[in-house]
Amino acid sequence: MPIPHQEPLRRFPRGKKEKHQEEACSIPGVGKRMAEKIMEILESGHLRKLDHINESVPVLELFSNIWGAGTKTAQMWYQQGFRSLDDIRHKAPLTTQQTIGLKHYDDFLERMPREEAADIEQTVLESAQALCPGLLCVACGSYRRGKASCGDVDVLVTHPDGRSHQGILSRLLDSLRKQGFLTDDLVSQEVNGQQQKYLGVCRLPGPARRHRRLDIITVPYSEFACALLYFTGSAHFNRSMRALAKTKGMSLSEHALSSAVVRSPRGLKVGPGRVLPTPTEKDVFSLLGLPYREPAERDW
Ligand code: DCP
Ligand code: MG
Ligand code: MN
Repeated sequence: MPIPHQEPLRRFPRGKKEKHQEEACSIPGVGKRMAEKIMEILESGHLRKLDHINESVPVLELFSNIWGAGTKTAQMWYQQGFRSLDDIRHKAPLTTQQTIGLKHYDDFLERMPREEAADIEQTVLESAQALCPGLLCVACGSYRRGKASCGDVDVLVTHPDGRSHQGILSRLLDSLRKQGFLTDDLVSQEVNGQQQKYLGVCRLPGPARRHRRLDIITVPYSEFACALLYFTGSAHFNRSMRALAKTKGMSLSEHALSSAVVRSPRGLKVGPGRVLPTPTEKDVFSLLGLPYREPAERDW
């Protein structure tokens, strides 16, 4: 087959700028606007657009560290001209959560030593068992992963009889509130009718104690292992486990490991799977074909 005639590449002498711009544009994924930014940096050693961003970054971080304020809220406040926590305190309309977040701003930014997390777990456990002796309370999250410091305490509550977890959360919270241990409520919600979740604030008795974030979930005993796995994390580890389950035609959630989930060609769930019995975390690993990993080995 004859080789089609090709024009020899013609190279014209030209300015550096033109050449750089063309080179920039030829990088896959770099369009005209990105190429212009590259040019600006090459020419002036500087990108003016970043001046504004650099100024706003520390303020946005300051704002988004308020519990209940995300990056969107932080940006909105910045655009409204607020620059300090005092501005927010006096001029911004705040949600109930943000008001609590602001009140405990410094406390919430500080991680607690794991010994304090253990004391908080113990306080919850004692109140729970005073209400119902067989209740299990396990501190999960970073505490169960063995971390030296914890951002909050994540307590999982369940009962081996399979039914006494029902309705226990509000009674437990009432009891903790009466002791003055719970100081603020952030979120109370029901997940799928069965699991209940509470996010709030507590403080151990005694002088010089800080307010700490406390999360509690109550789950039916049949979901214990999957809830324990979920609540122990890490979040990154959970994402990896869920992704792996998906590749094996299964589905992992905080409720259960299910098999034979029917998916559309685009990967959306269209049919429910069959819930696989997982009495322990080890069962979840083995059904997924994985060697067991201790909580301390679940940071990734
Ligand atoms: N979790 C998750 N996905 C998220 C958030 C949480 O799977 N987006 C799970 C895994 C976490 C657990 O919930 O380990 C507890 O959440 P925390 O935010 O309390 O995180 P950690 O306890 O791991 O860390 P920290 O010490 O900061 O509280
Ligand atoms: Mg935690
Ligand atoms: Mn938590």
